[in-house]
Amino acid sequence: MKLNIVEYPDKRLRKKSKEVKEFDASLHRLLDAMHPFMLETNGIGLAAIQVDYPIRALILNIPDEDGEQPLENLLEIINPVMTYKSGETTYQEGCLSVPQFYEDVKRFDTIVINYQDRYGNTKTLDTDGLLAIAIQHEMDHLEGILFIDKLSYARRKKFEKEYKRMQKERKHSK
Ligand code: Y12
Ligand code: CO
Repeated sequence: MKLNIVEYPDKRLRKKSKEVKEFDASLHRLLDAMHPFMLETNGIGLAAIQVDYPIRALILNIPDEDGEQPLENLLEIINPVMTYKSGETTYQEGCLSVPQFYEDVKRFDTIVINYQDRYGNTKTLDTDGLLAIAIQHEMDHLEGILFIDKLSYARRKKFEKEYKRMQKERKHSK
């Protein structure tokens, strides 16, 4: 299954993703393709909508202390719902759909989510740190929200200018 990243400002990123109702082979094929794709592109988190599948599915593979992303750390999260949030933390985020841009974003420090795994089993996850940040980032994708939407007006304007310039440079280098 060949996947391609959808990049900002593509309007497909603004769609609200649909609930997953069938936990079937086609969902498993997509999840199985998303993981190597994310690793090849140096990602730690990827929502299905970023590869043009607007369904409420996301994967995360947070690097361990050696910078490795072992398969046993892979999290597949379907239909997540946040049931608890507390504290505040700031982290410099990046997104495969907004290449070459990193910016500080404020998030909840600790969260609890209910979600389903690839078989439809219900799970609960209580977490903090980078995993909690990345989950919030990916859950925003399900609502059509990008981390750049959370920047101040001035920072967003600067981003739009820089991003347009970078896109032009990338076009010319191809
Ligand atoms: C904190 C950190 C990350 C997240 C959400 C998940 N974001 C990512 O996985 C971002 C990956 C990323 C990878 C890049 O490398 C390549 O594309 C090869 C990258 O670099 C470039 O675009 C040149 C940028 C981002 C949430 C919170
Ligand atoms: Co993202």
